[in-house]
Amino acid sequence: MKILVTGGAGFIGGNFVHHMVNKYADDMIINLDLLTYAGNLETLKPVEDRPNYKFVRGDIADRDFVMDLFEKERPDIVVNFAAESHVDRSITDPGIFVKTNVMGTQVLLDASKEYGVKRYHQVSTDEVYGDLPLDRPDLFFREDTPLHTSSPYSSSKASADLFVLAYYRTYGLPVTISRCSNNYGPYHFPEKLIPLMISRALADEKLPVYGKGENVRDWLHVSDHCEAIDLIIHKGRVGEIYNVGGHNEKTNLEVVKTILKALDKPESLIEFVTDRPGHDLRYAIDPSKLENELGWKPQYTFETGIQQTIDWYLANRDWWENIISGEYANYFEKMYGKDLA
Ligand code: NAD
Ligand code: TDX
Repeated sequence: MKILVTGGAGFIGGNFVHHMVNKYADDMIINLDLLTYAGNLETLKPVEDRPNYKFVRGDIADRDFVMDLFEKERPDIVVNFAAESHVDRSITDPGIFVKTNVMGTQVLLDASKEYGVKRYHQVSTDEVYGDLPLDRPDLFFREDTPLHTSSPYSSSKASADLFVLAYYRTYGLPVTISRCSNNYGPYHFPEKLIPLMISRALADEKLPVYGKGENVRDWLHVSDHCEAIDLIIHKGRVGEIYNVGGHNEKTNLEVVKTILKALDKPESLIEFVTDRPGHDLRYAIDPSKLENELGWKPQYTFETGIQQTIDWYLANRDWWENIISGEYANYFEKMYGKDLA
């Protein structure tokens, strides 16, 4: 089988490419990625010479390019990770989120329809459900929770999901959607909370925590997410949405303090900074459909997963130090310059 993975030079897509190339030697994994600021071919080094792996550079929103690629490769399965993924960037520059996340998805759907792919899988997010109140721990996102987005990022992801479902209902395209909670693990770009805090704590730099650090995220190790997508594309029911999450809710402050403790760094590094506009309060996934239908079970708890992740960042300094010294340094200055001394 030929599996086209888009966004495979990013964090989750990269981990998924590793997973698939290692597990399915008889399948061909084609990685289509534009290599934006978030795409990094270093992430693919461990698999780049494998006979069942190929990289193609291109834009999912470029219709002619995508149609040509499908004509040439005729993929059986498409797994779409390619996206602009950072909420803070979507607040300062929403346009590119519409182009890549909405229009790019629609181009892939057209190509999948035209070339008769057997499964189109959309990698979505729990952020499409909006947020939950902090004082109602009994509430969780289910697959039938109404879409109620907050940021330009989550609105673009929800729009894409609606197009995916429309292509199923209107054209009978065999689609599935997964909506996962916050991921963490190896190859996570250091603009996101966990790798940002690890890299800055290691350099004894201030750690910018938004607001009071009380917002809650439901953390899942990236390899458990990859396993879930593998199950869904092979065994999931067409037309269905599957929530993915491991019941690991933590406040941001808890996460940051856990990292500081593991690195033996002082809590005085924490600096409370201006809150994110429209900041979602709490995400919490009910994954029982995925568990009951497909037998998915996460391998990591937050405690084992965060230790594995910290160990990875300690052992792979080159990977993230190269990123921090590049274009990303300018973004960081623009984003936090006024708040961090
Ligand atoms: P990421 O930003 O690390 O990677 C995105 C990748 O997509 C990059 O390699 C980038 O070069 C590529 N890309 C961007 N625009 C492109 C375009 N127009 N054409 C081709 N490639 C393009 O993102 P991530 O954190 O790995 O997230 C991957 C997917 O998972 C996204 O769709 C995101 O919405 C979803 N998701 C992420 C999380 C999370 O916690 N990170 C949780 C749930 C869902
Ligand atoms: O410097 C920071 N300080 C801070 O307090 C950053 C970057 C984040 N935060 C807070 C904001 C959030 O409450 O930490 C929490 C996590 O922030 P992010 O890492 O930016 O993730 P989030 O906004 O929750 O979105 C992530 O999970 C869902 C991914 O980036 C999305 O792509 C995914 O869909």
